[in-house]
Amino acid sequence: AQGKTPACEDNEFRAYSHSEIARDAATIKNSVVMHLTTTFLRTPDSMDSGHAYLASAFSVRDRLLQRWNLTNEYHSNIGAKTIYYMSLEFLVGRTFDNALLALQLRDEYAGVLGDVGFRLEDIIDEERDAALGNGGLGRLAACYVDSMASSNYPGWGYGLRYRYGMFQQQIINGYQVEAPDCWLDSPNPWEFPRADVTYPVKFYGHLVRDPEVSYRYKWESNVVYDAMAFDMPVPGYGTENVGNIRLWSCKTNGLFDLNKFNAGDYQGATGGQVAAQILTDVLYPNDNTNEGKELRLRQEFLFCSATLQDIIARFKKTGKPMTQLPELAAIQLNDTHPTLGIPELMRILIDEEGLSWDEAWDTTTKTFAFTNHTVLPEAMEKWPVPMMDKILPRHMGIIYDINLFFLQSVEERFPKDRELLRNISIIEESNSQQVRMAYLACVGSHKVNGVAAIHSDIIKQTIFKDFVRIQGEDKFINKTNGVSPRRWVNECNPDMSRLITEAVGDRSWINDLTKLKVLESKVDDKEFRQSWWEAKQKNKARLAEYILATTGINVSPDALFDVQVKRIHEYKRQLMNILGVIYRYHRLKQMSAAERTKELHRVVVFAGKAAAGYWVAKQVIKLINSVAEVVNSDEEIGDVLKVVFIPDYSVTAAEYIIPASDISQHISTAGTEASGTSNMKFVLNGGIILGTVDGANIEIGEEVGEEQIFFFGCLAHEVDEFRHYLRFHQPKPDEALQAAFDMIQSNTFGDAHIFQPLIDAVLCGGDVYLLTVDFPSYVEAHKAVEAAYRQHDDWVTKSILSVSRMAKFSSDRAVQEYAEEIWNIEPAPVGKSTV
Ligand code: B1N
Repeated sequence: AQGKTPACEDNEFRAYSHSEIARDAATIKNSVVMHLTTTFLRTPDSMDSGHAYLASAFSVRDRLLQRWNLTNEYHSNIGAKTIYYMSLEFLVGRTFDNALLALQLRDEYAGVLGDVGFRLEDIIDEERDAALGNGGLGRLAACYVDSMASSNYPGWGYGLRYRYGMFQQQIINGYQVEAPDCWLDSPNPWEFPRADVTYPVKFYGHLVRDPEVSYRYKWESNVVYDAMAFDMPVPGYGTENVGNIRLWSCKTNGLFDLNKFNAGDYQGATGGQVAAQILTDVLYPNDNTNEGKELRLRQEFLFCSATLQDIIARFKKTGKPMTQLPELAAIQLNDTHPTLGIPELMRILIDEEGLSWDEAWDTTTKTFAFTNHTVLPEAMEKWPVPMMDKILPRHMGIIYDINLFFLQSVEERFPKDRELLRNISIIEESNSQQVRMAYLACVGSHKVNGVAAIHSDIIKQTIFKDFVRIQGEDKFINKTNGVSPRRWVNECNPDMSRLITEAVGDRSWINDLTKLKVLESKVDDKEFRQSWWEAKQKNKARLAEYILATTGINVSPDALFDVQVKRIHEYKRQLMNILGVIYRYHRLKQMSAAERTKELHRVVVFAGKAAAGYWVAKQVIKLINSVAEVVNSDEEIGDVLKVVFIPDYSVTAAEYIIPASDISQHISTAGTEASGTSNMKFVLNGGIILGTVDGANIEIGEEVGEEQIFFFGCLAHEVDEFRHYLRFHQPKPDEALQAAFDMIQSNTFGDAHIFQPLIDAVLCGGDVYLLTVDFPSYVEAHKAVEAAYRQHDDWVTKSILSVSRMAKFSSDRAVQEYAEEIWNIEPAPVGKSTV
């Protein structure tokens, strides 16, 4: 805070800052060498591929930084309304290739690296993923900031800079073993430390009431941590706009206790630093579960407080009154994890900015909007009142007041409905009181959305039913998820992308997926069809190499590739998949050798992580690996069936796996998967879905047509009845499922009793995920897939038609809908378009 800086008077300074760095090979080579020698103190003769990557990445980064500066300068100059996407997770993956494509400098860098004996692909492989997320929710946040940048929306992501991201998964003796993800051990070209952007964040302490205004307090505490910003550039494609993800890290410098050190208490001297650092040390590895740990609450608050302080600081530079905040800022809550932003904004507006309660509440609710991503009860965030009261006394008070005023307004409209008041109260009055974060997020927002049509309907009928009645239908809307065509087609599938570009005539489809429609006219073009098939085969060959390298298993690209990759969770039913595989194995074993030769060859691919504390999910991984070991070494079976568990699933692994699938499985119990987003990625890469009538599968089916998708299983509205029935009746597995159970129980895959709990969950635990209900239709659906795949020609038609009809599932479409219907912001392109 050095006060206002004088405007720069030197025109050369200004001109240089606005002139784009030249793109010719000589300039690029020069800048790579400069970084090699001056940033990394290496010489051309001592350059390994790691340093070739770093030097190239820093050289690309320079170009990005310049555009990044101009983007931020431009948006603040024109006073553009900005969307702030608050998410505890950003599953970004790699940035180097993404930036090369966005800047359209891929060939140039390939040439420069080629001159010194490196292949660009190998250099790209040196980068570690930024894995600051668990799964779909975190990857969605990354796709959305990508779309904001590429569509020229002024938008920032806000998150936490975890020192350890998603754990690395090793498979040892068939079991998942977690190792820390030390992604920051080597230099990270894609983050920019902002030591000057640091905010104090308070915890604990006590409150002093304002003598004049009864609801205004002073919050006093001496537990204060500093959150420091690290910015990650988000390259926009086909535009000069560069977006930003601002990640907070708990800063420890100021917490070194010199007095203790001087007195010889070395541990005590650094104790404060350790206590602070732990706040941004690790990402909680839970997907669709809520651990409810105190450290997580403190993480969430550090994140919310720093973010809100930063947004307010930027707004205050405009000199406008605080009540105009919603005219310049929209804040989207990515699930309930950042919900403390609501009471934190209230606290700042009331206690620090002097607004009245009503002004503050009006400003807050106009600023915030909330996306719900799940209906699973175990994922719902609830915090014990005593815990919240201890750590965040002021916020607990504000939440009580929000709840009081809300309940009063409801009581006025629905007098004497005690039941209603109990149901909608933000404070759950169980034996111990809990704060229901989804209700707080809902009450504090002007819009609430689900992430696929079916999911948005379900939340209106279940968790938010009473809120719909009270606050009106219009507040509750649907925004079907989308994925970035940059990363999930152009980057991960270069061969198919080349074909699309040929068909479209240019690369405009990368920012406008509606252009994919022209593929429909290519569906009878023999040559095009052949190239389409070959592109898929090439991707399968590439995956086969990856499988060999990561598992040692040899698979043939000529087989049908049948893929299920996602977090391991009971509701996603990887167990049903592996039971289907066991049944297939059982049938193959019953056949004669002659019969077996007529069978379609199949490679079943699994990948995904289980939360470290999720025992059942971990046993499923063990079962998959045990089945794989037996099947893959069975000489009678040979190439007819292979089962692969690829370890350490990640964004980068997905970029290899997804383009190579023929069929992918999205088989959650109906009504449980809010949307799914990999389903969209698979179909956009020419794969076909085998899935339940759930999440975005439904809308994908509507778009591509029923010939292009294989549905099975019971429907969402039937689930309650089946579950109810199965609570009181013994589930009855059909013959096929029973055969699979029998095979496990006869120790075919090793000691049966380690798998007995999985079987018991179905047969004795009420079969909550309805495996016995869906298994027969699942087996039938597999038969249909097989018959269809044998008709190669029809299969290619399905594949091309599917891709041509997938425009809806671009995250560009999703972000545009959010911008128009929730955020009320407009594109503000800086400079010229570059396509
Ligand atoms: O969000 C994705 C959806 O496509 C998926 O269907 C949905 O399962 C996923 C607590 C979650 N919902 N809830 C979570 C993640 C972390 C956590 O700590 C819950 N993830 C989803 C994108 O909309």
